[in-house]
Amino acid sequence: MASERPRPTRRGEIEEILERKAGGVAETRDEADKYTVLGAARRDTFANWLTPVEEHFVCHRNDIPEADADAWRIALTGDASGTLSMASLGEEYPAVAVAHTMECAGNGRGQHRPETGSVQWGFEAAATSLWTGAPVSSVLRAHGVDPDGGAGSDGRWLTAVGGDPSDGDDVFARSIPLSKAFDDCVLAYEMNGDPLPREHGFPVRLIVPGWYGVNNVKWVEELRVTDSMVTEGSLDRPGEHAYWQQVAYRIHPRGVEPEANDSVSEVDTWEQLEGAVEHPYTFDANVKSVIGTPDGESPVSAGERVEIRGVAWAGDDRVDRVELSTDGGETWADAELFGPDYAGAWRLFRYDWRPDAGEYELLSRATDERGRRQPARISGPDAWRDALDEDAFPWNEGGYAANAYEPNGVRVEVAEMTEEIDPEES
Ligand SMILES: Nc1nc2c(c(=O)[nH]1)N[C@H]1C(S)=C(S)[C@@H](COP(=O)(O)O)O[C@H]1N2
Ligand SMILES: [Mo]
Repeated sequence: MASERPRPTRRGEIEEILERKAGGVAETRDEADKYTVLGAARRDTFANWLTPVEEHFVCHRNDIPEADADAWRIALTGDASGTLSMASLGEEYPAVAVAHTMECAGNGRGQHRPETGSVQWGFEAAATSLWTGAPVSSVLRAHGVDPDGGAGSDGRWLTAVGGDPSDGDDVFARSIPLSKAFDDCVLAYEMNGDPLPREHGFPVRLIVPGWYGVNNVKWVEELRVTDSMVTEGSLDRPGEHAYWQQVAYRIHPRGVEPEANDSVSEVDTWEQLEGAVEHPYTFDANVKSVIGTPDGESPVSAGERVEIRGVAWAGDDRVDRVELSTDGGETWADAELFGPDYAGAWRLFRYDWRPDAGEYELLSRATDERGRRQPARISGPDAWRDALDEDAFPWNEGGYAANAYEPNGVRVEVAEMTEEIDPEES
């Protein structure tokens, strides 16, 4: 189990990142003071498709490893075999770029009432980058993995292990289905065209397009292919192996300890929530949207044209529709989707608004291609799955995967027009 103590190095790490990111991110409240967590500092981060590295949130539990790219090796284990250097990753495999919306599975945890402890994210732990690296499919094939062999495509898993030294005795290991790994995952060594910054996984991290941040293992040092996801004792190394897969990052009601599974056949997080898996794993991101502008701070005056603009995403499903309300959810109208359209990355939306003076509450709600719409609010602590029938997201003990739209609304005060209108000119 992860240590309950704050790390001695945590404060210095945060200061260093804050300085490097020059105002793009700000600290988020972490009740136990355990995580290195910085989120987008301003709402207008969500008015753009590509998130500058400076505005990309950061989230990890252990120390950032001191990594030397020349000496770094990835061990291929299980049904895979061999070792991979950074030179070979860069030179012997095709370079591809994928767009990926990274969202911490705990984004929205701070909107749970009662509070759930840990990191109190609002909506600031989401970002979209272009990640360049080698396709996982090419790397695994070259190391002896036949995607169609073994126990069959949905019974096989890829476990990625991070090289971050733990202060407890757990290792950071996460498993994804081998089918997803072969489909579109990348071993990334660049972020938005530059080498990975230390805090984002230098020299190499796994990118799992459209899946919650936790699946995107930073500082990858082992890739293991087996017919089970990681369970206690399943890695050839000391320490606890299954904490991050089987205990943390599971969605469950209060007072429940989720049971470990070797395998689950449904990996869509929402399908799991609807009942396919007892205590869902946080795999692909649930449909969600955030308004970037107006940001509720910059002045807006009556009569001017205002573009309400934001982003909407749905994990590895597509966004089908975004609706906009300027009256706190009384009435809704369709926003227009525009801009880049990549699987696994968010879409931009916009809506033209010409308000009169007054106070407004702007809300956005997205629907994915499977017809699943963001619920209005997060339920109370006892509803669990029944919440879904009441337009609510189930309150859960870890505060994971919340996608309610009401908590993400923006209050905007529209001032009377102040400029004198010259009667000669009008
Ligand atoms: N090795 C390792 N990888 C990790 C983590 C970690 O603690 N260790 N944190 C995960 C979590 S919870 C998230 S949300 C994402 C955040 O990625 P970022 O810091 O690049 O935004 O990294 C994931 N990868
Ligand atoms: Mo996370």
